[in-house]
Amino acid sequence: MAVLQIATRPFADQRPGTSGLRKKVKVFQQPHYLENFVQSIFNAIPDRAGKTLVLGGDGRFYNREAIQIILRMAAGNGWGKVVVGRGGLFSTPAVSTVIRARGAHGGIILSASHNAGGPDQDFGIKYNTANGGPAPEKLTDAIWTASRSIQGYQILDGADVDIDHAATFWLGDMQIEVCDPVAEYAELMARIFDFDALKRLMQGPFRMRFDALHAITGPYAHEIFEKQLGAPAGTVVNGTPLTDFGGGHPDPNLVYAKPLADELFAENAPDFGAASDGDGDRNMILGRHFFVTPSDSLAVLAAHATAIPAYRHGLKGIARSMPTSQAADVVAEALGIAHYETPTGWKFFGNLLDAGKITFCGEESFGTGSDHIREKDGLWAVLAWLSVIAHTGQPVAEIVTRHWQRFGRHYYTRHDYENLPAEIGEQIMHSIAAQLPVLPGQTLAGREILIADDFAYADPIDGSVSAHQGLRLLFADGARLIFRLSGTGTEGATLRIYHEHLEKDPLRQHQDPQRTLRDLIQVGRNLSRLETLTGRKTPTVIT
Ligand code: VG1
Ligand code: CO
Repeated sequence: MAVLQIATRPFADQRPGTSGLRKKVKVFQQPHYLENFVQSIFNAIPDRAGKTLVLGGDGRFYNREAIQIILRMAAGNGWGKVVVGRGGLFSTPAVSTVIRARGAHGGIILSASHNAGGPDQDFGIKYNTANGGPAPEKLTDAIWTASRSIQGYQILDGADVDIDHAATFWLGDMQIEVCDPVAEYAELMARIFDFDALKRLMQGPFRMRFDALHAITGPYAHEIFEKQLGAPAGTVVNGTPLTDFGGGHPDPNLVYAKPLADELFAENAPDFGAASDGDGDRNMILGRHFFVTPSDSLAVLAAHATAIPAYRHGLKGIARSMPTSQAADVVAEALGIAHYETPTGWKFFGNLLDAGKITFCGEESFGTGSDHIREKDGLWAVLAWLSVIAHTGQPVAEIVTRHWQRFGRHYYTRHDYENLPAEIGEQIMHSIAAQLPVLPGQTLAGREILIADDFAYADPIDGSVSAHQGLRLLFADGARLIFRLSGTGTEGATLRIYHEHLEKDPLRQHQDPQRTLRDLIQVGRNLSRLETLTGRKTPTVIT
């Protein structure tokens, strides 16, 4: 089979964001658009010859077409072998698992994560390196640079291959292994957790519901919860991945996973509810009549980590992204272990995990994970919570309430203003940044500002510096107010405002966060001149 050299011209907009390149499907369907970006990835990995690549996606619209193109391009670019999930499917955590298990050189994940799917919605592509984690900034910058000077790409001349049956065959000089996308991941989970204890939990009066939101975790959840742990059939709902996720947003929060939330807040609610996102790396945890914020989830799991066999000797350290609440820091201090604050995006945890500095890490955006892979992991978080429930014998609400009594409650809310005109988003950030120098020492809504800065992160392992990672106001009473622009949207700008307040008095730990945080919410709206600049009176999404 011949390798074709196809001439092309650069597209100016192929800069990877927080998590790969995300665009409308229609953008990816333009002639050469996907090919240009894939060739730019390959050009940024000059030592790829003969190596193994893992490939799969969350099954969204255009997944299958993209898989066929990438297989032919991998063959045209000298890769030795591609391991592809059957049907072109792999969750993000499963790709990370398989890269590490096979000693692969890297992996390509096709997903726009929690963004909607379908012909008029979003598609995305990201590259993970040999440690199983998202490409670090150095590499995403190299990919972007390559995309701006690309003149052509190499692709094998050939027909589509069968990706729907597990088999190993050749495409030109490259081997393709089509494998079960679930098996290796499920085996890893069984090594981390005590499946016998979880089976006993499932046999008792305990009832759980897992909503896969018609996205990639369905097959994984059916296998693990129902088949291996023995939960009754029907425990997993919306478990068949659909190309448009049934028309919804595969985003596990109280807004987009509303049917699950309604069920958990209803009269005869199950004991436990959980959901995951499009590509399976996020998680939402609910108890009966109780929502666990992702920031609290990280802190609670860290405090109970030794209940899980893989972590029975304790944690090395904990990291959280900057906007994530400081709840995990308090636990780390109590445990006498290090804690780290990184910019938003899982790629910043990779060096700390590789260097053995941390065991758990998490983000406020429904991301939790550990050193078992190099991605956040939705089902891992669910299994971790089930383990804590099995070990303590307590319901979710009690586990969290007791945690607050011991460590204090970090009231937390994020307000998102989606789809603002891009220039307005920039204007808001510039005008807040301009006020930063005069803010320290001022008192706003009765709280004194200690520090006001533009967060920059110096990686403690490789010394690389990432600047402009969000604007922070740190108050003397421990409260925080943070502003960031999203790096995962595909339309206009999304402004995220994060609010946090620590309450140590157990008698005041049971209020509505929107009420407790209303003064900070008002400060955030005033400082950003939100209403004047955008006309928006309320956020698009509150989490
Ligand atoms: C968002 C979240 C961030 C997360 C990223 C990718 O980024 O805030 O915490 O790492 O999505 O998650 P941004 O730049 O839009 O705030 V996923 O599940 O999309 O891979
Ligand atoms: Co995701």
